[in-house]
Amino acid sequence: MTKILITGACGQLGSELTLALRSNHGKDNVIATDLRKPSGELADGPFEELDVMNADKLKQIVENYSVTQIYHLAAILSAKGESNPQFAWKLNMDSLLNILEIAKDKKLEKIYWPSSIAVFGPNTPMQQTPQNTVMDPNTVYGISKLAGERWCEYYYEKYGVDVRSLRYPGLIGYKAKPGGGTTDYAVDIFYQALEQKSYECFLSENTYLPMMYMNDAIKATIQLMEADKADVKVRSSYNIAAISFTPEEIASEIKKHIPDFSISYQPDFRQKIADSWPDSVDDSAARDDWGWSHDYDLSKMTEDILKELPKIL
Ligand code: NAD
Ligand code: AKB
Repeated sequence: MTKILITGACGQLGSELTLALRSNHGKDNVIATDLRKPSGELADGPFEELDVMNADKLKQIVENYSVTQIYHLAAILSAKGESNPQFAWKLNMDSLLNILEIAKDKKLEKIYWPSSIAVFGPNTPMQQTPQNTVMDPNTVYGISKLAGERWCEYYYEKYGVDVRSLRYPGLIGYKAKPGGGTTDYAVDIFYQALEQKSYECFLSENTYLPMMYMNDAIKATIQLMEADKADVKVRSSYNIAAISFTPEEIASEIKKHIPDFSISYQPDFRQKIADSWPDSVDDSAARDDWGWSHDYDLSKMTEDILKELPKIL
């Protein structure tokens, strides 16, 4: 019987992925954990308060619920990480090693851990970034994700831990606010467009970044986790892509629905981080190995968010 534990379940990704996994596996088979308490629909199911740095409590929860799979989402993201690099490194690395160790010791069936386009850096090819290429991240977050990828592959090769991973682009959802990343503007812009009809963007108008609608991110994650083990050939982390756009392009798309929406630009320290990341990534390995394809382009995503977000504001 599949029993899933999710860390960081109350975050931007976790709050949607937890509900999707509960719908697939049954509410009682998906245990949400986080430092903060769940609210709304997320509160309707098993929850444990867990600091992922606490390996003993993690072990206790895994034993108590007979957990078979862990989705380890808790992390400090790119922009927030820069305000306390030592802490971001410690949290992102120690927590992953806690998860990998328990997976090895308890012979867990599968582990999911997300990486990010933040593993790339200023010397990485910017267009259609290949799966295997120069990786010279210049944020503590990116460094921790790159090191994490190496650890995942190491535990797979050395101990047979079936750990699977995606290098997500910026994720755009409307159900939960983002937690301190460089791509957060692409979520904030929808809230501000509806509430203020204007948005001041912390990235410049022509900054291209790879992005993905949350529905596609959830689909990719579940598809990877359900793929046959033999089809999962990349054990560091798969490039995964959907759409790329600039702040100016998303603003124009929003204007098609809210004609008096306006955007202004006030780039801050996050601009340098964005400039070090690719414009687009080549995800042909994910498409070839386990059949990945995305459903949402910029216009379909914008239409969906502007239809759904007003219902929860
Ligand atoms: P988030 O910041 O929204 O959520 C992280 C959650 O982790 C929060 O609910 C927080 O309370 C929790 N957390 C923090 N420290 C913790 C600790 N010590 N113990 C337990 N819980 C703790 O992040 P997110 O956007 O949901 O990202 C989830 C994962 O996906 C992260 O690993 C992130 O690197 C990865 N990712 C996200 C994106 C994106 O655009 N959102 C892109 C690439 C990768
Ligand atoms: C961030 O901006 O830090 C995240 C990511 C791309 O990993 N959204």
